[in-house]
Amino acid sequence: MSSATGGADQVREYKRQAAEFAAEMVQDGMVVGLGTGSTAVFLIEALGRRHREGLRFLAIPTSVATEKLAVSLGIPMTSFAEHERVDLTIDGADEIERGTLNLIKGLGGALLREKIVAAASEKLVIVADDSKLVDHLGEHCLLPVEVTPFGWESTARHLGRLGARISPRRTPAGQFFVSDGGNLILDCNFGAISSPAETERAVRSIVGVVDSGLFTGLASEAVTCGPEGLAHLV
Ligand code: ABF
Repeated sequence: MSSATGGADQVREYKRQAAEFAAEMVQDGMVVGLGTGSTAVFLIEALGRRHREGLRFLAIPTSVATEKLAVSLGIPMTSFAEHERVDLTIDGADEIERGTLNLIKGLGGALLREKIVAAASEKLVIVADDSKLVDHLGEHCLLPVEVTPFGWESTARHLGRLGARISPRRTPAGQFFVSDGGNLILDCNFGAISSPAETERAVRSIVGVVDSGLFTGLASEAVTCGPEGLAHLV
């Protein structure tokens, strides 16, 4: 049974448990990448508590929203100006491919910063409720692709030639959604993605694409939680 069958409160509880388990992986002196999204909120709150209890670490946030929350909890921030590498990043995901831990991320719109932080990390641990586990990425989820505002229509046509149906993401008010980096997001329906690394390469090779929400070979561990309890996938 997947947690998709549980109520919203139950799913929130699974997210909380996964995030709090992963928060214990943070050790004294680490530089920590802080993820974005509703699961990451539980992580940041847990790390805020650990910080108040005396754990010393510095954080690099993956979004403006995460930075605001972390600062409000007193978590000390740092940046890539001071640190070349991140010891551990803990972040959410929209889909996690069983076995490979390849991911789709970015339905929340923070994919570029998330990927920069993930790529600079010794270890990327994904936290999620177990409904995010899938056999094939893209089966149930659109692939977000961040593109420059200039020429986005042309970029979208090129993406369409890779076989995707494209819709520019909009706000509830009908305006274009603008990412923290000032770019647009094209939500791409590829259907089930049989070769994520190949699709990632093809998408990123298009001029105008800033990056895609496909994260291949980056996550080393995932902590999921569902009706059967916590699972630590390595
Ligand atoms: C971010 O938050 C994203 O990359 C992903 O879109 C989302 C995960 O969602 P949630 O934790 O809210 O389910 O990490």
